[in-house]
Amino acid sequence: MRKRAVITGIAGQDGSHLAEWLLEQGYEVHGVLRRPLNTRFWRIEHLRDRITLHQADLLDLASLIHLLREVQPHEIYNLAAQSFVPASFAAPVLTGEVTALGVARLLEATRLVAPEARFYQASSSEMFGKVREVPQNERTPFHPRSPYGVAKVYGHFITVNYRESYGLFACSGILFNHEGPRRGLEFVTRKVSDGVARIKLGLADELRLGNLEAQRDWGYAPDYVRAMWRMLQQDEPSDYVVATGVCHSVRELVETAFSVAGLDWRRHVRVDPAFYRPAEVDLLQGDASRARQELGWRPETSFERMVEIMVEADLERLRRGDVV
Ligand code: NAP
Ligand code: G4F
Repeated sequence: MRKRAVITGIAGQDGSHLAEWLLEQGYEVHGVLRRPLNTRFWRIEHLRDRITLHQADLLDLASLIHLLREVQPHEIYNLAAQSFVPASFAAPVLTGEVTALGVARLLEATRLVAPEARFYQASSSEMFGKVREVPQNERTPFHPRSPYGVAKVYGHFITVNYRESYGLFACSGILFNHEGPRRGLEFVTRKVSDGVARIKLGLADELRLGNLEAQRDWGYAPDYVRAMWRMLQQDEPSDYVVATGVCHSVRELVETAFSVAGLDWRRHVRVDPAFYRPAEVDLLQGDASRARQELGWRPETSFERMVEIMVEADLERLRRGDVV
C-alpha cells in the first residue's frame, strides 16, 4: 500500500520540493491550499496531475478535521505559515493566528482524527533570534526578535507538548534559512538573484537593500526537505536542527551573486533604511551534529553553488519573460 502524506503549504517553496521528494519515494501526496482559485501554482504546476489538492485553512479547525478525515494520512507535514518576517511586524496578530495557533489547530485535528499519523512541524532558526551561543543547537535557549519568531516558538512548544501529553509522533525541525529558485521574491537571496539578473539584462540599474551586515546560515531548499522526511522515518519522534554550519553576511551574498553575472555590486546596490527591521537577528549559525548522527543527513549544495543556480535561473526566467 502506498503511504499517504498531507502537506500544508504545498504551493510554497518547501512544499513543492517536499512533494517532489515524497512522490519519488512512492507516496500518495495530498496538498493543502487555502484559496485554490487564487493560488499561484508556478511551483507545483509540473506536479498537478500527480498530487491531490484539497482546500483547507490553518485558521479553520473544521476544515482541517474534514481534510484529515478524508485523507487518513500516515504522515502530516505542516509547512503552511505566514513566513515573511517583515510582514509579521505589520500583521502580528494574523501571524500569531496562522503561524502559532494554526499549529495547535492542526495538532488538535490530528489528535481527534488521525492520532497514529506522524507529524512534522516547520520550526525555524528565527526562534534563536538574539542568539545566546554560537553555533545554535537543539539545547540553545530561544530569544525571538519578531512576531514571526515568537509565533514559531509557540508552534515548536505546542508540538513538543502534544508529543509529551498525548503520545503523538510529533517532530519539530528547526531549519535554518534555505533557498533556491523557488524562493519568494521578497526574501533577500531571491531579491538579490532577481535584481542581479534584471541589472545584467538591462531591465534595472539599481538594487535597494536593508542591513548588509546581517549573517545567515544559508542552505539549499531541496537538500532540506530530505531532513524533514527522515525525521518522520525514525523509531522515536524528536527535534532536530538542520543547517550547514557555515554563515555568510548579506554583503557576501551580494558580492557572490553580482560576480556570477560579472558585475560590480558597488555600482548598483543602495542601502535603503526602509528595509531595516524594528529588531534584527544579527547572526544565525546552526550546529546540525545531531541530524548528521541520527538522521544521516548532510547538506549537499554549497552556498556559492546555490547562489549560482539562483542567478542563472533568474536570468533564464527573465529572458523567457516569466513573472516569477
Ligand atoms: P512559503 O514559501 O512562504 O510557503 C508557505 C505556504 O503557507 C504558502 O504556500 C501559503 O499559501 C501557505 N499559507 C499561508 N497561510 C496559510 C493558511 N492560513 N492556511 C493554509 N496555508 C497557508 O514558505 P517556505 O519557505 O516554503 O517555508 C515552509 C515553512 O517552513 C514555513 O512554515 C516557514 O515559516 C518555515 N521555515 C522556512 C525556512 C526557510 O528558510 N524557507 C526556514 C525555517 C522555517 P499562499 O500561497 O496561499 O500564500
Ligand atoms: O531573507 P530574509 O527575509 O529571511 P529571514 O528574515 O532570515 O527569514 C527567513 O528565514 C527564517 C529562518 O531563519 C525562516 F523561518 C523565515 O520564514 C524566512 O524564510 O532576511 C535575511 C536577512 C535579514 O537579516 C534581513 O534584515 O537579510 C536582511 N536583509 C537585508 N536587506 C533583507 C534585505 N531582507 C529582505 N527580505 N529584504 C531586503 O532588502
